[in-house]
Amino acid sequence: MDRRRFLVGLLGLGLARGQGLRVEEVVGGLEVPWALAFLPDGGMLIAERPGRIRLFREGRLSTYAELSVYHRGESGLLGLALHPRFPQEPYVYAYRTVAEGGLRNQVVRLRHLGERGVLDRVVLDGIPARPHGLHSGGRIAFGPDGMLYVTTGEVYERELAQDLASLGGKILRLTPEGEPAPGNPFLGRRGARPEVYSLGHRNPQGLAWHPKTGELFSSEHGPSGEQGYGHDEVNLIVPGGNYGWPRVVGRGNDPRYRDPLYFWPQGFPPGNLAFFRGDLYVAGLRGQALLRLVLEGERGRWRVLRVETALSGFGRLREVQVGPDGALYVTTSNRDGRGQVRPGDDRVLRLL
Ligand code: PQQ
Repeated sequence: MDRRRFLVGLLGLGLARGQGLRVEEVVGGLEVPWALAFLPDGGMLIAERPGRIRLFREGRLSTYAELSVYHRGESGLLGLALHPRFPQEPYVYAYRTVAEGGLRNQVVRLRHLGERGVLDRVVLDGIPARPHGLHSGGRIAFGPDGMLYVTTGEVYERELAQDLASLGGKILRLTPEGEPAPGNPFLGRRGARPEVYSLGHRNPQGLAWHPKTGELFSSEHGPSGEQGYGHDEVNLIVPGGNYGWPRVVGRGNDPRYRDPLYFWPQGFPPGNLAFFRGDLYVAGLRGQALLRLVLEGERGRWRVLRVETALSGFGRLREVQVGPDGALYVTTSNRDGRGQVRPGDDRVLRLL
């Protein structure tokens, strides 16, 4: 163990004490690691927002792919996911913002060639993006149903979130080939995009399925400051659900809109979220902590019993995922322009 890892380990031990989690640094020197994907051979893919995918395997970091991206604001290379039948279907999916041919977000896939990935094709094109780069969404993940879920932002044009003809401010559900998934709630509705799964989102950037019930949970950036208070959310996503933005902020008590499962009145701008040992962990950007939400209830009737800090002291946190070894992996995001950069940033941390 090198000295840096030892020190990080010590620091983490101190901070995580009481929560029963030990933390160690897996790899550092990264630039805005937005998403992780675990290869079955033990390698880990890391999407860096400026447009690189790195491969970390057996202690070595290499460049797996370089993608052309529009890197500004909250845009660039964002989500990452493996085909559910990987490696028989040797595809790595990524969400990126591109400028050539018109500024937009798209889902692409790369063909996996062992040490490298090469662009295979665009899976879904035309997701809104704007020159300021804000509210670009970007999380992608395959669900237990084998379909690809995609979170998109409303690019600061709030009405897009309620417009079924727009791909912005939505959660989308696609086949692995990028077609609208069978059973999608607005299939066949005139004027509606058939990819839409849920609407009324501002800038969701997290996707996680409950390990027992298979229900989808999503984290979302609310309008901190815009309406006098923060409003970052965790939502339980149902097909066709309207999550209210911009009509409702917080709990609306309006049957047309779904209330959040949980929200932070003072704001807790969230990256991804993940289930780990029965609890829901949410990575915090400005909040600079990993929170553990202890849930109580059953399918469709969840309540957050309490919220605890599971990790802090590493700055902004963005990605959180359970690895194949059963540990929780978290990335820092201190080099994204909003953080205080520390020596060795950004990092992938491992908690167990
Ligand atoms: N950060 C991102 C990102 O880095 O991808 C996206 C967002 C933030 C948002 O959509 C926000 O609304 C947001 N809001 C605040 C805030 O109100 O303080 C902070 C941040 C942040 O810390 O990055 C984001």
